[in-house]
Amino acid sequence: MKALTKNSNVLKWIDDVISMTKPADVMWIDGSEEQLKSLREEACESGELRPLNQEKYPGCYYHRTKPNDVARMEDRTFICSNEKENAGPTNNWKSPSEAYKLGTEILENSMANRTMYIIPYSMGPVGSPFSKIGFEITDSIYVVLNMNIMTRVGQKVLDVLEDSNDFVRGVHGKCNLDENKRYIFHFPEDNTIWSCNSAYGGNVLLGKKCFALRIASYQGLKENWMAEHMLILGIENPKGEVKYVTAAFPSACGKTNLAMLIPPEGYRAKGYKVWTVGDDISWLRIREDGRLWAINPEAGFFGVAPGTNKKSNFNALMSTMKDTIFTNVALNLDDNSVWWERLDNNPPENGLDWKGNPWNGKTSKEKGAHPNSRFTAPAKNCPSISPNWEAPEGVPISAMIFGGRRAKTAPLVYQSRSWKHGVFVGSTMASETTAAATGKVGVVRRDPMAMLPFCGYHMGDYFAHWLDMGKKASNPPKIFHVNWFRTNDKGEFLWPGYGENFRVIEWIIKRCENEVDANESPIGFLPKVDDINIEGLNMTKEKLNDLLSVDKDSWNADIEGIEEFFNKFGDRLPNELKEELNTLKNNLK
Ligand code: GTP
Ligand code: SPV
Ligand code: MN
Repeated sequence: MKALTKNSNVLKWIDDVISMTKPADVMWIDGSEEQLKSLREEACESGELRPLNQEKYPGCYYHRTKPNDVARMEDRTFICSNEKENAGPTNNWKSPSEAYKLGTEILENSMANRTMYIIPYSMGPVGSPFSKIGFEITDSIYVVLNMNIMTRVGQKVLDVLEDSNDFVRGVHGKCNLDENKRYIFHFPEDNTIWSCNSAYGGNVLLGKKCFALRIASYQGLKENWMAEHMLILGIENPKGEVKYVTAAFPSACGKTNLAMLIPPEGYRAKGYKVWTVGDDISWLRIREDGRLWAINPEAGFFGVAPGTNKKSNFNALMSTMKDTIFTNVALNLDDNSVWWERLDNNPPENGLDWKGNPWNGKTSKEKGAHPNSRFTAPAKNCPSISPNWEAPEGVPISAMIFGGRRAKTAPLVYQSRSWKHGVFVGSTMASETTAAATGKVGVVRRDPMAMLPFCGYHMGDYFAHWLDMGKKASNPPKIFHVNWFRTNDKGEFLWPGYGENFRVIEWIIKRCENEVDANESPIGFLPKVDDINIEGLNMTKEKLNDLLSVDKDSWNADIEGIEEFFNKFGDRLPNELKEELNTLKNNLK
């Protein structure tokens, strides 16, 4: 097939990848519906995709991955900077020469009887000054179809790139899906990503975590901007004014849910609305007004299916009703529809589980869907999508929110005293691990800014970059911390969460507008109990008070964990963070 560009940088690189992988055929993805349609048909014929009930779910397909390939593999993910020191203590490292050599051995001839697809894509609206261009070369139709939902692909991207050499070079080969030869290599200094032997989203949709976070975080360091694991939402008040906030929660800790939140009835009646700009990734820049402006570099949602239902996240569910790909959920063979845990109380009797085994959801004790099963849905399907979600210059950010899953310790919400203190709060975030990555679930670990698995360089330098951005922005966002996941002695959540989180967001916006006072505490500003609206909730002031309490003993125990974590960074830990730690220690005495 004829190349879709004359860009010699692109063509030279593609030739190199062809010589390595030796594909039987090469196809350029032009983004046309015609081409996508024939790829869907081919994938359905080979069994890679299964068409769902087209009356119920027009344009929707089903896909299953291998049982050993269902989540990001952090121990197989490497930052291959030239100097080991520059990957830092929180990343796996291999030297570029070793990684290219190993990658070449694995990818050599790996496409011999397959078609190679070349996907030109833009992260961010095509042609926006905030956007960046990448290519993904892959031997997977599933990847092509997912990338087409998650990013903007095709000829229009090449038209913007012209002859430039400024693009990210991504290579993905399924190879034999051999777990022992599975690697996700990032070469930040070469704008290059190589991924082999996986077919799971986070490892193979290279625009997402690999480019838009790991490579982009490094580009942001060099070019004075930020790439963050953050949702973006707009809150409209009854006067029609919209304030935007971002929030960084670790994987499977509630970003998609917060981004698509529906305010409680009382607020809706008054005219409050929430607008979704993005659910996973933000790229932030300082503009002339001294504020941070954010774009969502993605065009779709790769969201967690289990737990998504009409009540918990109506907007996400609606987003998946057409043109969506479902991965590793359960199938209902009676009407060829999908099901997952907590979708409704009516699991299929005549079903297949995520492994493809016959499954009766009414009697089986096994789960039907994998806990990390996902939907890939176009953002434009979302009923709450913001009219500004593709604004080329982004939206101005009033507040940034950090949060994680903490059964104890962290209160429902608090505000940092300053940008510097806010960076400390983000750098000391901790959260219980989830099924989004392989490994144990429910173990508390430090996950600074929700970027532990996604920072493409030394995390000490990353903290310094955050501090620096706050100095460069004359009007940076206010920084907050939330915890929706505090539990009682029986392990039950104390806070209702989901849509009710709007009550906390309301307080955050009021703080940004200087409309409410707060109580000073050792850890920062806490809400006055009367300032969080609990009207219509099954909640007493006493219970809310518990949720807002700061237990000195558990915070002092936490400090030990912070110190241990900070010690890893040696002299690359900014002094400002050491100062903040000392302040916290003194405050807790
Ligand atoms: P990634 O896509 O992995 O980055 O995850 P995410 O941060 O977008 O997580 P998501 O919103 O998909 O939520 C993951 C899980 O947390 C789901 O099972 C939700 O039902 C649950 N969850 C989300 N918000 C809340 C909340 O406010 N309270 C409680 N208890 N659970 C929540
Ligand atoms: C996450 O794990 O944070 C995700 C899903 O958003 S993945 O794309 O697999 O990384
Ligand atoms: Mn994520």
